[in-house]
Amino acid sequence: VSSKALFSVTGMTCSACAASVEKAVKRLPGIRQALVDLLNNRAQVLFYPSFVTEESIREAIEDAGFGATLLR
Ligand code: 9UX
Repeated sequence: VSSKALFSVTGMTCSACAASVEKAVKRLPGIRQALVDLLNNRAQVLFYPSFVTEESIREAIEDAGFGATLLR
């Protein structure tokens, strides 16, 4: 069973930024899907909570150089 998390992501100014965020999230274990919406500054992630937490996803986005806040 996967969970869904929605993050607000700051600092994305081009589509390559959005691709970096997506790549950083997909590198983690337990990620089913990562969708980045550049225009709305959002990232929606489907993940398996036994393998990865919302907080580690948030940190991976920050480590890629962007700001991330868990919305829900
Ligand atoms: Mo291009 Mo997005 O340098 O930072 S990847 S604007």
